[in-house]
Amino acid sequence: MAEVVLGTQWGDEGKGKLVDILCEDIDVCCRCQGGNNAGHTIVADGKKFDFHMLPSGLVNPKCENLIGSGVVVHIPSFFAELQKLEDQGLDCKGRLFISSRAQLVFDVHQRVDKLREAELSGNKKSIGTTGKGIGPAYSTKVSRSGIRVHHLVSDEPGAWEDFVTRYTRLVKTRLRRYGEFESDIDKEIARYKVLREKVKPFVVDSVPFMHNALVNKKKILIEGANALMLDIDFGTYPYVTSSNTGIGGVLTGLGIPPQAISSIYGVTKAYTTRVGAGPFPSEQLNEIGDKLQSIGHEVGVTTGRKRRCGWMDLVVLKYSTWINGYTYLNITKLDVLDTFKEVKAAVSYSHKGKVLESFPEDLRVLGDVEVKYQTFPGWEEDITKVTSYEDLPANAKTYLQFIEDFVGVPIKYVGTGPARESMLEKK
Ligand code: 2SA
Ligand code: GDP
Ligand code: MG
Repeated sequence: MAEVVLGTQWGDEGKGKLVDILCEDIDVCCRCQGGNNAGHTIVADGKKFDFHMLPSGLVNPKCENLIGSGVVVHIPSFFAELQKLEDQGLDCKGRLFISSRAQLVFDVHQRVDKLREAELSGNKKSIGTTGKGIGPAYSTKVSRSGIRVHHLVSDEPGAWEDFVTRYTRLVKTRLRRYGEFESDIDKEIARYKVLREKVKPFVVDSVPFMHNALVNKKKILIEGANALMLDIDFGTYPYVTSSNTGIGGVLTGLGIPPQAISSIYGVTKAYTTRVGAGPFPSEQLNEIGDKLQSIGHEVGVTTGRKRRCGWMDLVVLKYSTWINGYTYLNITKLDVLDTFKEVKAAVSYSHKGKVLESFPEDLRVLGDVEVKYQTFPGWEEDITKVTSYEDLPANAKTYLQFIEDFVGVPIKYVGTGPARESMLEKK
């Protein structure tokens, strides 16, 4: 059976840490969507590991790891990330695999990502992407001009020539659309001729891989990247990433049946953050937001951008729960609220005097909503040394209980610090 970890807000909720904890008795850890736009930080045995495209399960030496077919893979970044982890002492040999159906991200996609953002900036409409080529790579996938891992590594007669043709066409169409930009097709093809041999040992057909893992009763953990409010369909479109970051992306990105899923963990920061542009109704553009940003060290793992900060938004959390059907919640970074005199949570949005039933799809409406907050007295004490849920301050428990009751999903874990040990289990 498979357990799934998903972000409930706009990302960076601390999914990596939960994955690391759950991985202790897991056999296979999988990524199903996104690419190296993700940034998952794990602090284990005093060492800090940053994961971008590789599954965080690599931290557990017994765990096999799969990059699923729904992921978009920039091969040079794959090797760079792998090298960095191995330099930090992780032995990843023989337990890291890439689906042959995963799509490739090329430098040209990354170039186009930046050109497109520059184009949009003229109208102040930039998305604030990570610049990793994610949107352009998913665009070529959906328009059926993408190149998959098997196209690169195939030994079938004519396959390499086919790869060269596909790659050349890909670059030339982008040149037509975006005008001349620096690109050396021959040099890139020569580079991929080398990478092809290097990547071959990692490539598997992920359909039998996952099927065999399931029938052999392996314990599987699926690690969502980004988060529901960045979902291409259900997020704050167009200020989203280009994959399905919700539960749908788990099934399409791994090719497993829904019955394989035993539980879904929704990871939720005790407040809210967002990187990049786009609506954020509970954002605090004041000293509260600044305080959350600095105490929470809210800086992007991949791009180093400052994250925007605001109060917990329970309208978002409920919407996210309706779509993803969380079995449990993991509330993270509760310790960041330790010094606040009072803590707030958004409980409804009104538009033109009417309370909205759910999170609205229309950005014009969203930009004009009135947010109603519930205020809670702060606990104003250090919770980082607390070792059991019961010993949390009463005010902290009241806040958590309200969240649980509001969305109707039990809280299973509460994060009280970045380290693996700083996680309380609510029984
Ligand atoms: P993209 O690059 O096309 O996926 O960007 C589209 C939007 O998705 C947001 N996005 C993210 N939001 C939070 N965290 C992400 N990962 C990194 C991290 C981000 C970083 O963990 O810190 O380092 O800046 C992530 N990846 C994509 C992005 O901000 C755009 O709004
Ligand atoms: P992810 O993308 O969801 O995996 O999250 P990130 O790694 O991008 O960001 C979460 C950050 O919060 C990381 O720096 C974690 O080390 C840190 N973190 C996770 N859980 C906690 C917690 O409970 N308390 C504190 N203070 N930090 C945490
Ligand atoms: Mg992150």
